[in-house]
Amino acid sequence: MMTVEAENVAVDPIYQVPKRLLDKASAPTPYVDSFEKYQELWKQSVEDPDTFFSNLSKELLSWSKPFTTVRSGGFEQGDVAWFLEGELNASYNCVDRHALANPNKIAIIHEGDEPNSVRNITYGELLQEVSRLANVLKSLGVRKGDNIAIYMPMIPEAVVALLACARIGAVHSVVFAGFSSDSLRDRIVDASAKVVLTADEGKRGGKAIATKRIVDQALLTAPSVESVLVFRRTGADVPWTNGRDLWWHDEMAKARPYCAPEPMNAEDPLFLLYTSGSTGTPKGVMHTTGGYLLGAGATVKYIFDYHPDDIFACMADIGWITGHTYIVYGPLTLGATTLLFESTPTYPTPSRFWEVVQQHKVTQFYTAPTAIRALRRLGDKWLDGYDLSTLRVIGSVGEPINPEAWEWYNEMVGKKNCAVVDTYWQTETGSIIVTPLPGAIATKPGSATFPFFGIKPVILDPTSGKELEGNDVTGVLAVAQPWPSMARTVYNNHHRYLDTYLRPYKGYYFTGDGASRDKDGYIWIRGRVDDVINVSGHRLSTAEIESALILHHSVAEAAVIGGHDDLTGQCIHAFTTLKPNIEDSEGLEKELALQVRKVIGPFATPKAIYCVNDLPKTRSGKIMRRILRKIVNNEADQLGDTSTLADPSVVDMLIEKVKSSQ
Ligand code: 6R9
Repeated sequence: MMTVEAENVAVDPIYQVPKRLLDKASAPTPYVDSFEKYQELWKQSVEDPDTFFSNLSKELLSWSKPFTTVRSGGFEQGDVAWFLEGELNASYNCVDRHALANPNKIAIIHEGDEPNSVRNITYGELLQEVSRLANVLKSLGVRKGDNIAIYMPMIPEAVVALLACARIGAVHSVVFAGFSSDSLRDRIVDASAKVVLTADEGKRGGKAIATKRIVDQALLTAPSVESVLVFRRTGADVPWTNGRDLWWHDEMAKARPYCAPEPMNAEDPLFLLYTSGSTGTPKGVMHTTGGYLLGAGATVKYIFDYHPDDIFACMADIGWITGHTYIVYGPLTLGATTLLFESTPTYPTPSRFWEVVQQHKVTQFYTAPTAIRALRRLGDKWLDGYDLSTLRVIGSVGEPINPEAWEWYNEMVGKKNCAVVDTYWQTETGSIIVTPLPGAIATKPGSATFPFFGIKPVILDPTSGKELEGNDVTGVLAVAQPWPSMARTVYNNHHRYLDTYLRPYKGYYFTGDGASRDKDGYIWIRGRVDDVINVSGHRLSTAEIESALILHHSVAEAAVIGGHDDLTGQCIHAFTTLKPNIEDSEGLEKELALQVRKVIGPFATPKAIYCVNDLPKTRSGKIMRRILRKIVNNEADQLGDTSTLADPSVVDMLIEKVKSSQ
């Protein structure tokens, strides 16, 4: 590592832009090729956003009716709007215009679960498929503004599903296929979804997932759903409800292969995506059409330095915002070839990612720190012999990346020849907001570096809410002015939108993350400051997990906190007290873990469950999670003031309990 020691003060290593990227002979030249150019563009974008984004939106998007007002509203009322009178259709922008210009260009490379099961879909084919499905949805009575739930594996039909909704102005709500039937039901019910799009089964890492059965279970208590359209992925026998369930292929065969795209107002909703917050129920974050699409396209162009012959591979799942923006809307807006990966990083071997990069000549590769850490741990030999020389930009997203993982990614995957972009953003921001630009910004491992165009980040004192000016400051991260792709509301709950994002610090959008600006002005994201836990880049609310535990008949109280984990970043530790006459046993702890799996989904399974006699509480009965957090993270010597505890002796009991389970 290039750590420089000066007078015993460790200085973060800085990596300059790799020479090869700026070398005109070996790669397309980056759109922004110097720090000065970045600064100039960024300055324009925040000082005169109207001109900047008006120009960019005309360059990157096709409008069926031009806008006259670029921007209106603000953080005060939470009525931000962009490109007001403008009309466009997201599916036209992602499909038709490229199909017309270049029908044989590959839009989607589907890398199936089994190696060598590849399906390519051209823009011409995509247009037909999207049109047909749009017509099927119409025949099921779906109209502009209706909500549609999508619970599908990582197959091209999932992309077709999103775009077909967008084509007719229906609002999609994709639910990650790892969520349980209860979680799926809650999301369907909250959105009053009319139709569910799904598959018979999913396949991942060689294992089948009973997708349709989970949908059936969810629909027992979701009365809004009139139809379920089922794609045949594995051909497994699945239960069938006549009058409600329809086979995808039967309906598609009847549908016309063209459907005119519905002109949508720039501020019409494009989709809902449910995400976890500090309280128990997930929020339906709403994105609108014009601003979101612009953010998606602009970030793929500038942050991944996308050029026309590139092969763009985002390894996320379509069920999360990263999949929405960087598998579907961003790359397709630009007419790119996007790779859809159905499998896991280690199936059938830990070489899978590199096989994919080599085989498809991937130029941009985007994954999460958790995958990078897992592959690093499995050893370098899995990269031996793979040709990764097509890569130019390799990205990381979802959680803070530790410098060791960053260095490994840079050396072993990027061969010190690629730009490493640690991209910070959220479901609510719609697209990346803090990030290096490949040709312009020298990187520091672990820092997301500088704001993207239009983003004015500030670091606030968490207590006073005052902006911390200058460098070398730590506080909470907020954004000082609206940007096009920010979420516009929480579905059916604008109050919650205001309370969560716009009211905590008046005049700012509050991210919920802590951050520092170092002496060179680089931004370092420190992780959530609220009750959100980030496990392998999956966002979970402590309250949601606690509610799941309390549903179990043995549990009296539950307190969930995030522990440190070398692999997954954070992991879930759950403390429970039991109802009278219930005995603690290993079997019970397993049962409680299963309970969380069942209510939320497998990815929310706690790493440790401790059944204890009492929880650390204040005299007024509030659980002090801070104490639990310190005990779990081996910081029991820094508990601070425990005199406010109703019974300080619980601390020793808890320390013992945690120690004995480790
Ligand atoms: C895109 C996405 C958002 C939360 C966010 C933050 C964490 C995301 C990060 C990062 C440090 C990065 N996060 N990217 N932390 N460095 N590069 O992940 O959206 O699922 O909504 O999660 O993830 O804590 O607030 P989402």
